[in-house]
Amino acid sequence: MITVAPTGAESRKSDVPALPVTLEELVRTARDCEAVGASVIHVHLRDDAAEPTLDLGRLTEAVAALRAETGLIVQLSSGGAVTDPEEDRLRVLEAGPDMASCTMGTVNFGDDVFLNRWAFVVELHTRMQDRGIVPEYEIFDLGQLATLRRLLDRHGLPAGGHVHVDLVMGVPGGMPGTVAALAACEAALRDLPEGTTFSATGIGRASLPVLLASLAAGGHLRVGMEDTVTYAKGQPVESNAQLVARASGFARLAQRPPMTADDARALLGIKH
Ligand code: KMH
Ligand code: ZN
Repeated sequence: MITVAPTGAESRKSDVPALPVTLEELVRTARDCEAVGASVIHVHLRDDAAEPTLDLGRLTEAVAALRAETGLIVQLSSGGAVTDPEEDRLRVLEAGPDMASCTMGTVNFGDDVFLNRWAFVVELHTRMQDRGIVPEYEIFDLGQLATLRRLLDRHGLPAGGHVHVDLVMGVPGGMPGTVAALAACEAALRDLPEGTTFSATGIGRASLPVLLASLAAGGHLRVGMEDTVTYAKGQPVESNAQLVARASGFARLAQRPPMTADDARALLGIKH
């Protein structure tokens, strides 16, 4: 399964002209990425000034457009930008995506703090259960897998019954994007419900090592310009599809060809 995270909340359009920021650019990117092997799209939106936004109207419109124009599983970010208040992040669920991200704890995030209080995590998880939205649990550090275990023990399984985590590796302040860190997470996943799956993404220069390690460890992949804007040394990413195509190529080489969106839906417990 390949997830594309095409935009994020951190890069500026003025610094990265290839970043998709309008709805039209997002939908075109989604189509292009689906054509080369993506099955899930992790969505952050921008406003008319290309600044990050959690505007509910825009989110609802984006979910509808992506459903109309692609077969991708639509996963909205509930993480937003580090400055987004909790109420706005919870409101994202009202846009009715197939999936939403759900981060398992607070982490230093470069010079900033990505705040995820326990009470907030519980609220997000519970609202997703109530709405039948399948979470992707975002893991920025090893201890957040223990937090996930605690969450599931106390508050029950997610909608769909399947547990899927995404290891976000190489954020300054989180775990490094190394084989050793990925192996430690993979070992810790054994304390989670049987059948728990994981994807992994490496930030910046951790992108390729993490991709290769995840493939080798039986994990799924996330790539995209949210996580890296450099394709190779001195070579900016041209498009998200370029990153997805490279990931698909590696996956085929590893004899683990990309899943279709329908297969990914079945794996993740997404009903429609
Ligand atoms: N932009 C980061 C602060 C998520 O999408 O859930 C949070 C993030 C995680 O990207
Ligand atoms: Zn994100």
